[in-house]
Amino acid sequence: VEASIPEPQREAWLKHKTHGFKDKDGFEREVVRHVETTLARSMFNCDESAAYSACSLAFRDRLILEWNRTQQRQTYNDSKRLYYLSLEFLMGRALDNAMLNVGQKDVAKAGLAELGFRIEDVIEQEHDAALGNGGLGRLAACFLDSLASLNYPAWGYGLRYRYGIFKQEIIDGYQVEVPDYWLDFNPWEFPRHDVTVDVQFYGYVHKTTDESGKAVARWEGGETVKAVAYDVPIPGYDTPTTNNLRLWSSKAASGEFDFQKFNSGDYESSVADQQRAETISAVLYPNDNLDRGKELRLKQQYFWVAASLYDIVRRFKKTKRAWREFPDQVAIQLNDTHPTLAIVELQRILIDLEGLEWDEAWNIVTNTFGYTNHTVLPEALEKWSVGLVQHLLPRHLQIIYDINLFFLQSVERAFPDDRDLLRRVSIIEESQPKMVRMAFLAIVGSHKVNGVAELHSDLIKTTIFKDFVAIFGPDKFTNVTNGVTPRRWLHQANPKLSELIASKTGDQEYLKDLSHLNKIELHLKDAAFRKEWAAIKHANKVRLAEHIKTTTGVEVNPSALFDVQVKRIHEYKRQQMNIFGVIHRYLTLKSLSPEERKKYQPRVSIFGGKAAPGYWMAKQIIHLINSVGAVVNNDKDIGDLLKVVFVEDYNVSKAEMIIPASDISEHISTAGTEASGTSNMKFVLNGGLIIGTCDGANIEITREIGENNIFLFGNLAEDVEDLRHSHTYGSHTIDPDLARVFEEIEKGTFGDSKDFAALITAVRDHGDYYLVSDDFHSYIETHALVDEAYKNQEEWITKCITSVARMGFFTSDRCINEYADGIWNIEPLAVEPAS
Ligand code: NBG
Repeated sequence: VEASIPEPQREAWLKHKTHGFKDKDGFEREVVRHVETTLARSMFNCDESAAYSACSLAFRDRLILEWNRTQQRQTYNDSKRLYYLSLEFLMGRALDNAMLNVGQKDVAKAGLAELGFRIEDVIEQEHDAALGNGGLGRLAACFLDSLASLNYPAWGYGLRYRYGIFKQEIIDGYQVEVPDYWLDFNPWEFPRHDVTVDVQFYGYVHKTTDESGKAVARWEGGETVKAVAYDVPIPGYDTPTTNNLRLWSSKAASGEFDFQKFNSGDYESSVADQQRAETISAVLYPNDNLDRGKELRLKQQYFWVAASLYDIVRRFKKTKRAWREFPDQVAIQLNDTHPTLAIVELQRILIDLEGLEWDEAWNIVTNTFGYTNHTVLPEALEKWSVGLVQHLLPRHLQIIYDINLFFLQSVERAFPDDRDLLRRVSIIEESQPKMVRMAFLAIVGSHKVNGVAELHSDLIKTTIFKDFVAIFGPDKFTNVTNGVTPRRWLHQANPKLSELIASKTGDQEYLKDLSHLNKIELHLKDAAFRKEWAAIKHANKVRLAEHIKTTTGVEVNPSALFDVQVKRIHEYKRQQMNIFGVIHRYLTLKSLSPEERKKYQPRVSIFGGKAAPGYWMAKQIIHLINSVGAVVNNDKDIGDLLKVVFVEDYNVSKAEMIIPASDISEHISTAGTEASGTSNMKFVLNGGLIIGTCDGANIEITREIGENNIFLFGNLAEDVEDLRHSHTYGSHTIDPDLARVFEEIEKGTFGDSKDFAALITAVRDHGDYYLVSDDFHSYIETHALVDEAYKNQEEWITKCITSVARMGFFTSDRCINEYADGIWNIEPLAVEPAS
């Protein structure tokens, strides 16, 4: 339908065009208007939460105007767009970010003050948008910020979960999960009730012929669910470009259900029907680096992929271009294998609905997609049983079989007589039951495959995807080392440090080109600068100490060394090794005379992170940490020398407070297991040092900042396999210091030892898969080096400043530019500032 206003009437539109607020007065006017009309409140009834809502709406209005101009410009210019498909977008809070990116935080601060509010309190009202588990989802959020800041035409596509990641409470030392119902009032989204897509499930395939006698497949029957679009504007930093994040919500497509399944007029089942449809986008699966193969998850994936592709294809068709030009207009990036069905869906659209020949369609498909792998952990590699795919998506299974057939035929031509190769690379695993290997499907259907840090990208080429390198050649496989946005992770999280850096680099250009950070190295010897630097770190620690006091009751000394490990709880990330190390420190302190003890560097060991609700071992780790804290924190001999705290409900907002307060943070995964890590980058960027293994991006961080500025320890990735083998087949002796720790746990020092038995037997009796014992000695020794180094504060500060100065490489702007040039082939498109 033509919805464009005819020329003669446009004058009236232009006359009344709104522009959003421009100054403090305008801002206040908008806030008051929203309080009084949108929120139906008044000055006699306006609390901080109403102020937050009105302030957010004032900014949202501004953003949507720029959003409109951005979209018009991109459509008019007919430029190639990137579509970033991710099941997770861990956005955190939006208001502070919008204010900073738009450059109006000062205006808002002054305006809110005049209206009777402190901006900090208003910002604190916001509920995190927690539509993700950890690094993968937060990376997607950083990418959106960089894409908009660099003026790339790009959309994100995801699911609008009604419940994000659960809220974690710690009760009696155990994790308790509480639902995160966050949509009560979300000023940042625009429901688009006019943008809907019908998504089909189940049914059967009808093979027939079309008018010309050509064989065609028709997917019929089953049921339909409606996808409704919700748009979230993504403002770039210091640019009018405002991109779109489109999240789909599921609704019953009433009237279009398979009514044979229901008795007509059966009210109850029609309500159940409604609920079943809404269940699809109801909850985020709370697993990080783990695949559980649940039917509802597969439904989520197809629902989201089908709606997004329909939308993308609809937009392309408006350009009236030939299909072969699709890859010149559209790049689609698959964030992990979760959206891999998009490959099959596009092929289906092209051959079944648009009538293209298989080869022509497949050529379009493979030139459109890129796939990012984020893990080599076998338990995280997605596989779906053939039976389940057949049941839910019968036509897609046929297409997967055809893709596999043509692929295997080509492999056979290139490598005749290698039957085992065919078995190894088949998209269908011939297991009981048969499984579809999603990563293999993603590789075959994409033109580029990338890992997220150098070591990781090398590992995928030599281990899990080795055969595919032989088949497709090495050029298909590439590396794009992860990055983080300095807008949120420095400017927003650590405003004082950002200001100090700006005062030394001359301006805030470093927020757009992070390599400018290197200018601060020139001021390394500037005493006033160093003093200011230390004072900011101390103030950030004081703030965290206050949070710890109010939330846990534990009093920590802000002058102690803050040692932080915050991330999802996972055996491969080895929080268990950290807490064993803490116990070792405790035992050492206890064995010293009061005089000797005084020489020890006081420490606060800070932990935070969620365990997947079904991950029992991870929950044991949380329990042990809290149990150790309960003993150590109340030991009079120890006092301030050691405190152990677990910060409840680690999320993006907590990260923004914790990271700037860290002296040393722990990135201590078993070598070869952490694909990249991104918090390691955030910690160093905020003037904290790290202790870590030679894993993921730690290696590149070392290369950039210099090995004198990082505490590396532990076995190397290349030795892991042999060590594991020796545990199982050789004699496996436990490190004596670690054995001493186990002894103490078993004595019951930290409560009923049965509670922690599994953590000990995993190391002692079950092969120590994560090499805790192998690395323990060097871990402990390296922590002693950290203590030593911290005692020389001047040296320490030199290390911190030098490291920050050299972190320019780790901006997500750099990695988005690499994707844009090497994978997406897209160009920035600047939007003129509003007149
Ligand atoms: C995670 C890795 C991290 C990495 C992020 C972002 C998954 C499957 N992978 O090391 O564990 O930093 O992805 O790339 O969540």
